[in-house]
Amino acid sequence: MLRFLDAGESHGKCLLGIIEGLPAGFLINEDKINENLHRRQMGYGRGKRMLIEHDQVEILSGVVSRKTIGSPIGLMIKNRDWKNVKKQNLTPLLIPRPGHADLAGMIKYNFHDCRPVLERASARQTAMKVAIGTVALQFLEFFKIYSYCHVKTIGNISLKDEPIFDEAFQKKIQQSKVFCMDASISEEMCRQIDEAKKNGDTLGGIFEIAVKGVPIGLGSHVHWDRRLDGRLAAALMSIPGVKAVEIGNGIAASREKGSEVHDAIYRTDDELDLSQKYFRKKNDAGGLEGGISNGETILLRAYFKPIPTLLNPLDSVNIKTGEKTKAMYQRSDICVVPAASVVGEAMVGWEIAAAFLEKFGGDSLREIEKNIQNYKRGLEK
Ligand code: EPS
Repeated sequence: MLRFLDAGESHGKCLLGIIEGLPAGFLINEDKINENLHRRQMGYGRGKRMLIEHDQVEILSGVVSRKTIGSPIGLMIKNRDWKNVKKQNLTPLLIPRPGHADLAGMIKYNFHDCRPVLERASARQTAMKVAIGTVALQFLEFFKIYSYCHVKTIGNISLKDEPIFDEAFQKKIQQSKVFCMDASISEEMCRQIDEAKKNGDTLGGIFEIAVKGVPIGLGSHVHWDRRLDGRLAAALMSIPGVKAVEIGNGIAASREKGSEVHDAIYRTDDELDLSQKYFRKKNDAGGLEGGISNGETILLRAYFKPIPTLLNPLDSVNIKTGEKTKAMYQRSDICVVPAASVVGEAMVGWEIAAAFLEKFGGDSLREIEKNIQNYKRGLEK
């Protein structure tokens, strides 16, 4: 079983992660983790905190000569802003922000200050999710499973074209400040972020994750908590700010007829094992049927709400005096949809790796390779 725990507050000393359940003999590329940490810090619309942080992972345990040894992998990312905040005399924050965890968290944990809630609710924690998820993504790549992520919408500006997920697509995403494959739409998105900033407002949007090469048979229809669609939706919903998840063309499908929605099944005469013999000409199901991967590209969209910290705040209440007032303003970002797409890719990668290990798991990489070969060989023609 693959699992992780993470810890750390936004302005605490560091973020910590422990990964348990990866097989021995797997080579971890630390540079690749740092690359993704860097990507998460980028994206037009980020606030001043990103000028302070320079996220770098330190691998503390579970790895010898860059290879896993089967024991828990400890990870750490230092918070640079910790030193600045430590020096300040911090007063309680008394006016919760609508849309934030502030109020519900404070009441739940019996605090009289929003600070202990927002410290952990902060999107800062997603840096460690990216580090952990990138280990999972590397593991999937070893088995030729590749992921892609991009921004489809920011505010009311949307990408019109359907992407083809390949190397050329990755290059275009890298060139865009908002991780959108269309250069002119990217510019429009940036302009809209500028406009929101000028008005003291924030913006949400939609990002999409595609994972190619996932074998048929991950997840299961037999029990509710083994369904891969539900698990992937939960993984995306765990990201602060995500309010809805779509699988394939799920939203449009709810308005269409069955004959238009479902992906007809075809079979090739090529000499292939059963797991590769069937194919579809379209992928409205997003690679998932009955909670099981069906061999097509897994396609997910996450709908991200605008950040709740507003320069022009909404009404709120001072929890000490009971007075009606405006919500507090804390230094914040304007739009983090591009950054969230990197987090989404990491979380999706994690959940697919977990399902992959449930199906093919073993204590060493070699054992897993054999398990996959056996599965494919064992399928009767
Ligand atoms: C966040 C507020 C800002 C963001 C932070 C999330 O931080 P600060 O309060 O220090 O200005 O920059 O995101 C990150 C630190 C990060 O690494 O993504 C919030 O309120 O959620």
